[in-house]
Amino acid sequence: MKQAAWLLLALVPAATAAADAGLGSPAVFAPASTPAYVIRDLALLVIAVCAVILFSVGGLLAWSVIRFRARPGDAAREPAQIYGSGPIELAWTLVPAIIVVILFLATARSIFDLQKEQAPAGWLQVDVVGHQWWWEFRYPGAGVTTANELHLPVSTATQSQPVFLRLESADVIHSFWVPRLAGKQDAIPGKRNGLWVEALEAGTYVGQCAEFCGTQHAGMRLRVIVHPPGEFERWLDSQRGPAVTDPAVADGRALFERTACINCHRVAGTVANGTVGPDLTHLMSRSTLASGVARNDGETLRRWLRDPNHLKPGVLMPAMQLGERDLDRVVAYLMTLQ
Ligand code: HEC
Ligand SMILES: [Cu+2]
Repeated sequence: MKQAAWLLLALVPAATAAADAGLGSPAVFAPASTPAYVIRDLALLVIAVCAVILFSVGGLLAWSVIRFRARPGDAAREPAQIYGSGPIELAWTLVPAIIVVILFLATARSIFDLQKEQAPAGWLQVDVVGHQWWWEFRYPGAGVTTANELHLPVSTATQSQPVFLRLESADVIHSFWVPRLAGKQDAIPGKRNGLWVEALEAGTYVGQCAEFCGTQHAGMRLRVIVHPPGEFERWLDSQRGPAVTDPAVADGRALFERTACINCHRVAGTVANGTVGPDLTHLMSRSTLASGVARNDGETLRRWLRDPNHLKPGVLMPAMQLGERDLDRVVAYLMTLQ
């Protein structure tokens, strides 16, 4: 008994340390989207059922240990042994069977609610492509392509705006996971998976690739920006147009267009048409660089171009060996890609 009490006490600092570290309550218990609520509710039901089982079995066990403990003066003989009891056997078969059926039905209902193979009519569809080690987001209806920061409209009481995400992969298996918005879903090469979200609160949500996909798996993060009513359309409009080149950075643009960058990156309205790396047309509209590993500003961009491997070891973008002045020029150009 004493050891058990000490063990419990030892767990308290661990739990408070976790809370201090800002880990808070796990994101799956702070849903902000309809599918995430479905998952949270199912998890709570399972936890509640298991808690009842744990405490009733544990309680009975503790009670019998205390109630029937050896006492001084007890006769040194075994208590009466019972062999076979119809009612007890019926009870321990029926009760678990009922519990399993309840959990099965609740789970089946949730799966039925959550699984969609195709976008229902009227839903916004976004194509999500997992790459080693970044995310590509395409809005096929609008002709917009971006990376690592997924923008979505919020659903309100008067206007529901669910979004269907069609998941694919360009290389290996990845898994798209934004815990506050939906469950995990694999992005598999050569196969299309579906996932949907209906964000109920505007804000920024963080996510992470949830299937080990190589060196920078941990550096394959993403953000979902859920816009308040009306603002999503404005964002989509701002992403639609080609990048406008400021004449002041024309030499930077010329240099960019002469470098192998264009084989891997696309900038709408220029010769850059590559699809190996993220679309850079509106690069500076993103707050993070390289799938959330760094802030997106001029200084970081410069460091990135000089040696991407330094910021993201193992990255599939090579160091382009530009000289200091050329680096300045290309960065100045990239900084205008709003
Ligand atoms: C061989 C292909 C390749 C070449 C060449 C290449 N890149 Fe990249 N680039 C990538 C890949 C892949 C990524 C994504 C890396 C990641 O996040 O894991 C990337 C990421 C980037 C990013 C970050 C984008 C974002 O939104 O996070 C910038 C900026 C960038 N490259 C600029 C350039 C410039 C400028 C050049 C030329 C000097 C260049 N790249 C040359 C493949 C390439
Ligand atoms: Cu991955």
